[in-house]
Amino acid sequence: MRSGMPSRRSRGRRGQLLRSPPRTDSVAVVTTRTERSLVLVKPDGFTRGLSGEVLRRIEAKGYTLVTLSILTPDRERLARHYAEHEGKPFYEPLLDFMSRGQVTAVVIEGQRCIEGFRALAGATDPTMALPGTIRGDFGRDWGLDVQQNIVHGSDSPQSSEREIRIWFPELA
Ligand code: DAT
Ligand code: MG
Repeated sequence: MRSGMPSRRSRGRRGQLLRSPPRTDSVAVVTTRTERSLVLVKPDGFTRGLSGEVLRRIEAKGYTLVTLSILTPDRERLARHYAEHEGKPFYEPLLDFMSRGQVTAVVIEGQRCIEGFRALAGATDPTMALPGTIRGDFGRDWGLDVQQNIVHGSDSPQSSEREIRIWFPELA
C-alpha cells in the first residue's frame, strides 16, 4: 500500500532494492561518526531522585551509557568545567549550587548525541523549557541567583572532549 509520502526505495532492473540519496530537506546533518557527550545530573536532580529518569530517557532515545560516576564535585573541578562563565553574575552562585551535593556524571555515546541530549534536556531556563523535555518536565524557577535546571549536557564536540577530560580523565 502506498501512502502520501514518496518511497525512499525503488527497485533496480533485477528487482533489487535501490537506496535513494539521503534527504537533505528535513534532515539537518547526515553523519555516521559516533560522538560522546558529558551529561551531569545536577545536585537538584540528584536530590530529587531523578538520575534514573534521566538515564532512562537517554537509553530510550537509543544512546549508550559509556561510564557513570556519583560524586560531590569540588570547586576546582567546577571552575574548570564552567570556565566560560567566569565573571558572569550567576557564576559564583552556580559553583555554590553545583558543589553543594552529589551529582551523577555520565558519558553517553551515539551519532549526534551532543545535540540529541541538548534536545532531551530542553532550554537552559527551566520556565521556558518545553514540556516533554527534562528541564521542562522537572525544572522550575525558584527565585534564586542561578537557575537550577536538573541536567548539564555538553554543547559541542570541543566542549565534550574538554569536559570528559575534566570528569573522566581516564577516558581521555
Ligand atoms: P546550559 O546549561 O544550557 O549549557 P549555560 O552553559 O549557558 O547553559 O549556563 C550554565 C548554567 O548556568 C545553566 O545550566 C544555568 C545557569 N545559568 C545560565 N544562564 C543563567 C542566567 N542568566 N541566570 C541564572 N542562571 C543561569
Ligand atoms: Mg553550557
